Amino acid sequence: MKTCTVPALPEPFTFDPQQTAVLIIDMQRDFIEEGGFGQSLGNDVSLLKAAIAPCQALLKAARAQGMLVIHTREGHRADMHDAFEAKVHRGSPKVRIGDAGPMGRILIRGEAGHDIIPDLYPLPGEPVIDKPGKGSFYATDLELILRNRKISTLIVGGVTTEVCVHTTVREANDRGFRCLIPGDCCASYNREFHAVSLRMFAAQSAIFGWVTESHQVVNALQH
Ligand code: TIU
Repeated sequence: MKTCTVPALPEPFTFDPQQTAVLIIDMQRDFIEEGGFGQSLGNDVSLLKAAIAPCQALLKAARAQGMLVIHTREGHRADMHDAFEAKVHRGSPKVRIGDAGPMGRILIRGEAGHDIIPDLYPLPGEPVIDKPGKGSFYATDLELILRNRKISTLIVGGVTTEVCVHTTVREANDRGFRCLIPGDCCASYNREFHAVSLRMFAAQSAIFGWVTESHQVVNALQH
């Protein structure tokens, strides 16, 4: 297939879909639905729903082109041996990681709340990366999977913009991957942080990546 060029900040961005993966970060019930980790931290989880439809459109276009699609989930082993004390005991949330909530134990693998929301559920065969941290490369096999598939470019969406999306894009950038971020595929509990995070990606001649919108990527993939 041909290369695609999309309007983006700070400049148009060209990518080869065969060397590009779509990476959807942590679209889990624990962050997006009521009663999960996100709400336990005092957040308005409704703001995150804005990213669902754009991610659906991006995934549909990427899958139609046979692109590699990868999903991540933040969470921990049931025995929590992979959860730092410093993370579990941070702050004064209503319920902590590992505590029982309405969707099962908070941020624990295998629990209902830890899983990806039904609207964005992975298709069979799409890698799902379980990560203990905010970044998707830390203590995971993501980089190995990307190198094996000769992936050089990532299209990154998910939640939250300033936390797991930013950390992942920074990690990817330091490993030599180019990142394109459709801003509407990302969301935050904090509108200001979302907006500034997008500006930070593209500042200083794309210091971390290029920022666009989902319809631009979909349009480029379809033509
Ligand atoms: N709290 C918050 O904004 N985010 C997280 O804890 N994890 C992710 O961003 N996935």
